Amino acid sequence: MSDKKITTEAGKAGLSRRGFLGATAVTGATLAAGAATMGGTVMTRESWAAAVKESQLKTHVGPGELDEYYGFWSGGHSGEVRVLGVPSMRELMRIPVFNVCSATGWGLTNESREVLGDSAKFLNGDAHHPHISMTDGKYDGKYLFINDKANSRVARIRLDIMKCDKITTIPNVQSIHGLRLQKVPHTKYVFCNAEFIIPQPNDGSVGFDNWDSAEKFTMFNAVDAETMEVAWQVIVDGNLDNVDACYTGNYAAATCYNSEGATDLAGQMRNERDWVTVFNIPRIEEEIAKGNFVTLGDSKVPVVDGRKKDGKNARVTRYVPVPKNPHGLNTSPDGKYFIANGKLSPTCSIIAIDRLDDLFNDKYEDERDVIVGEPELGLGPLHTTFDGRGNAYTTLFIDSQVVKWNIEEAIRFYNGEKTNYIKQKLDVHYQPGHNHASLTESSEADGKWLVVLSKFSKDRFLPVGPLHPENDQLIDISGEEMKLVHDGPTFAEPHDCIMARRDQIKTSKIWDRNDPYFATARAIAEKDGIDLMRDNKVIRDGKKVRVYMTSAAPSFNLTEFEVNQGDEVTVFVTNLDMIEDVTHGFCMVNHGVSMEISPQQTSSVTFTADKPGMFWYYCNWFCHALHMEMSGRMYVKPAN
Ligand code: CUK
Ligand code: CUA
Ligand code: CA
Repeated sequence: MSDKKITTEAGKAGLSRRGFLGATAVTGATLAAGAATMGGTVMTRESWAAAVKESQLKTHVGPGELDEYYGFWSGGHSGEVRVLGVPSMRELMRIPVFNVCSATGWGLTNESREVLGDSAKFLNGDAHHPHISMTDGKYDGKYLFINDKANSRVARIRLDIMKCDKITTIPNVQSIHGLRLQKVPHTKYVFCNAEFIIPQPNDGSVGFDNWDSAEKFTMFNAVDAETMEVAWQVIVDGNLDNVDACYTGNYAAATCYNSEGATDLAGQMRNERDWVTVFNIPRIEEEIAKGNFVTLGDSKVPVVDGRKKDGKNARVTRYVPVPKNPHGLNTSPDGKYFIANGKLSPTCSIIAIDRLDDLFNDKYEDERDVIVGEPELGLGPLHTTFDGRGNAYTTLFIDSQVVKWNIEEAIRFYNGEKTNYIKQKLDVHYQPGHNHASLTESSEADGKWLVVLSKFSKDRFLPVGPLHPENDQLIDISGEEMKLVHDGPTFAEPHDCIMARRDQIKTSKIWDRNDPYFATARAIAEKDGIDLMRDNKVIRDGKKVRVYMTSAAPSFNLTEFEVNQGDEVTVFVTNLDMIEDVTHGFCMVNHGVSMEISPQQTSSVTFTADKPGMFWYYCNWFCHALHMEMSGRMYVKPAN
C-alpha cells in the first residue's frame, strides 16, 4: 500500500512535489532529479518509500491486538463523540450526545432524556471540542467535555462507562464554541466561549433597525466540572472563538475574530488586528466574592463585566492585539506560551504566559509587549499542536499543509536573529482544520502521533456521491520528519480530537447496579415495591402503566403484558446477564421505541399505546444463538 501511494502521489513528478518542495524551499536543500535532502541525508525515491513503509508498519495493529492510544473525536454537526483507536484509526465506539441514537436509544430513553433535560426537544447539535479532564496538568481519564455550538450547550461524558451524564445549557448567550479545561491544579472549570454577539436582553426589543444602538455582547463562561452548573460568566468586548488555559491555573486566553462587532463578512474582516482576550481567573473569583457582579434575566449566574470602559481595562481581562481574525488558541505543553493562529494572517502570535502577571499589573505600555514571537508560517494558520520537544505543528488551511516549526527559534527570529525556525512543510489532503498530537494538551506531550483533520477528501476515496467524507490523516512525528501514514475517512464533521494513552482511560466492563445513571429508575421501582433484579410485573397507576421486566439471554422474563389504548406505558428492562459484552435491546414494534440494556444495566422508555392491537417487542441487540426468538407481545385493549 505504501508503494501504491508513492506511485500515485509521486509517480507523475517522480516525487511528491509539494512535500519535497515545501521542505526544501524552507530548509534551503537542493532537489536533484530523483533525490532530496532531508535531515542532512540524501534520500532517493526508494529510500523515501522505505521510510514511509516503515512508518506505515507502525500503524498496523493486527487482528486481536490493541491500540496504544484512545482517540476521542468530536462528531461536528453529527452531534456525537466517536472513540477511535490510534494508530490503527479503527472506530471503537460512538457516544451519542447532542444527537438521537437509534441503537442505544439516546434521546428516546428516560435516562438519556433526564440528562438532556429541557434541551431534549432539540434533535441536533454541533460538537467541536472534546477535552479530557486533568489533574496536575495530566489527563486523569475521569471525564470528557464537549461543546454544542448549535444549541449553546456543554456536555460531560463519563469515561468509565463512555456515556454522557450531564448536559448544561449556557444562559443568555448563543453558540458555545471554543472549550477547554482548567489544567492545574485540576479541572475545576470548563471554560467555554459563546461565539455570537447578541442583544442583552434578547427579548425581541432589539430588531434590525435599532441593532446598532442596542446593548449587545457575548460572554466567556466557566462551568463547574463536577456539578456542571454555570459558575460565572464574563462580558467581553468583541466576540470569542477558541480558548485554552495555562499550567498555573490563573489564566485562560481566547481568540476574538470579530473585534469589529460586525454582522457581515466584510465588516468582520475590516480590522488588520483583532485580539486575544486574556482572563485572570483568580481576579474573576475575587470580583464575585466581593459582590462585583450582576445577573441577567432569570439566570442566577454571576456575571462580571470584562469590557474596557473609556479605554480603561477591567480588572479581569486584557486584550492583546493580534493579526487578523485569529482562530485556534493553543497552550504549549511546557506551559510557557499561548499561541494564537492568524487565519487571515500567515502568522501565529506567541504570548509569553510568564508576562501575564505584569500585564495585569499594568507594567507594560503596550499589550503587545507580551508577544515574544510572531513567525510567518504560511497561508491560513488555524490550529497548532505540540510534540513536547519544542516543536509546534500548525495547520495551514489555504496551503493544505502542516508546518512544523521550532518555537524557541521563532522567538529568536523575532528578536532579530536569523534562524530557520520552519523545519518542514507536509502536504495534507486537503484543507486541514484542527490537528492534534498525542497527549499534547498535557505536560506529558509525547510527540508520537499527529492527527490532521482535513476538511476535504476530494479524490482520496471511492466516490460516494456529491457529499464527500472528510479525511483524518495520521502522521508519524516521532522522528525528525513528519511522515503521512494513514488516511481515515470520516463522516461530518469532526473538528477536533484528543488522544490519551490507553492506561489513562479506565472503563467498566459491566454496569454497577448502584450507578447513578439509572438512579431515577431505581427510585421509581422502589416506590412501586419492585426489585428490579427479580420482579417481572405490571403496575397500573391511573392511565400510567409501568412494566418491569428482567432479561437474560435469550429471553425477556415477561413475554406478554396488557395495557389499555391511550395508556402512557413505561417499560423498564433490567439485564441480569453478568457476562461482559452480552447486551440486550428492547424494541417495541411500530412505536418508535428502541434501547440498549448492557449487562447489569436498567434502561427505561416511555411511550403512548395509542393503537389497539397486538404488538411484538423484540431484542434488537444480537445476544445469543436464539436472539431472534427473544421477543414478547404487548396487547393494547381498544378504548370503547
Ligand atoms: S473550530 Cu472547526 S476547524 Cu470549531 Cu476548533 Cu477550527
Ligand atoms: Cu437479547 Cu438479542
Ligand atoms: Ca476581524
